[in-house]
Amino acid sequence: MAKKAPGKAAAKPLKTAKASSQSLNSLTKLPKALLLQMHDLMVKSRMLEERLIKIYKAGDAYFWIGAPGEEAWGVPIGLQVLKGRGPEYDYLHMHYRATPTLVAMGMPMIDSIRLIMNRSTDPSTGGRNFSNHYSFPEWNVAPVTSPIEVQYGIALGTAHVQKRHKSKGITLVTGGDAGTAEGDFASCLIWSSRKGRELPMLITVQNNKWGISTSFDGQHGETNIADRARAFNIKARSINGNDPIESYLTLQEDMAYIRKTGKPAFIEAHVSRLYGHSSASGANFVSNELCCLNDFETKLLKAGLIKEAAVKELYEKYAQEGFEAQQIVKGEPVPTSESIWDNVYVGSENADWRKF
Ligand SMILES: Cc1ncc(C[n+]2csc(CCOP(=O)(O)OP(=O)(O)O)c2C)c(N)n1
Ligand SMILES: [Mg+2]
Repeated sequence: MAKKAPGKAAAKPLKTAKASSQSLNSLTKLPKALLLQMHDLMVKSRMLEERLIKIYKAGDAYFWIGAPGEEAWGVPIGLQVLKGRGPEYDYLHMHYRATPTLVAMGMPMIDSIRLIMNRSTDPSTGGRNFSNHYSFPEWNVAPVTSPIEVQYGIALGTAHVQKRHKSKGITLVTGGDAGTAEGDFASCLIWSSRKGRELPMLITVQNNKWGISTSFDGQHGETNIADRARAFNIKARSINGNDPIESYLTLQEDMAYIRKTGKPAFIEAHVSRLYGHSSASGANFVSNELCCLNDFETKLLKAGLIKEAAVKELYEKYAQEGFEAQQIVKGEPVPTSESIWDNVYVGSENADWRKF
């Protein structure tokens, strides 16, 4: 019989916030089953991230960075991508707040725990990278990079391939607001929007109004990051990424537009950063930002679409799953020195650039 997960607080449903009648009306825009599926995945992703933070704080990992506060944006992405390998499917070039998307795509919790605990069983990096630095070639999920924003340049490559193949797959790239100061972001806007040579890309920015400890207000002359994409005639908008319904519908519309026209679209999603930047800033809950899960759950409860008891069960189920996964992973091996050259160019068929 498995042990019970300690730390009951994490398994408790969140305290409810006020839901306006206007926001309750938006629940009719999507089928009930989909609303409940999104809520389920948001809880799962949050419970996983909170488990990762516990693992870090217990000294079982060196570093944590992740996505609590971005579930209402990341889950709708994961539910709508065309999942598979190769140009016929969507490519994802994401940054280090991608857990909700991958949970929605079907990543088992244990694989994220293997990554943060640096075990050789970690399918993303064999135990050699940070938390949330995922890589799943079988789902076209390109490796998350530690240098920020380089994914915007790399994503142009897969979008070019898809254009050449005339495939229905599109390329999706995500990143943070502060990173848009890097030249890679500007290059992405330029190269994706050339007249007559537009690329099938969904370019997104998760604006949490912070770049570690630098605030958005002191750093940006533009009002909306989306305004910069508009200057390149890219279909662009800023949305409330704390609302899973708004996120879902915007993504649905824009993904369909890109598949149909082969042209890029841009979404700036306003999100919260609920545990600060990373473990480097303490990984403690901040109570002055809106919690998308709390907000959505309140609406579902008020509308009678879900019951308190079912919500409680959900939190307990996922808290327990995370706890049990940690116990299993503890017994798994760390990478050995023999695997140091695996998955790098050195010694592989691509090692010698002269043979390209
Ligand atoms: C090229 C580069 N410069 C600086 C850093 C250090 N760094 C790591 S995260 C970060 C802030 C990024 O903020 P933002 O793009 O808004 O993303 P967020 O973490 O807020 O999601 C910085 C400056 C880095 N990793 N790479
Ligand atoms: Mg930011």
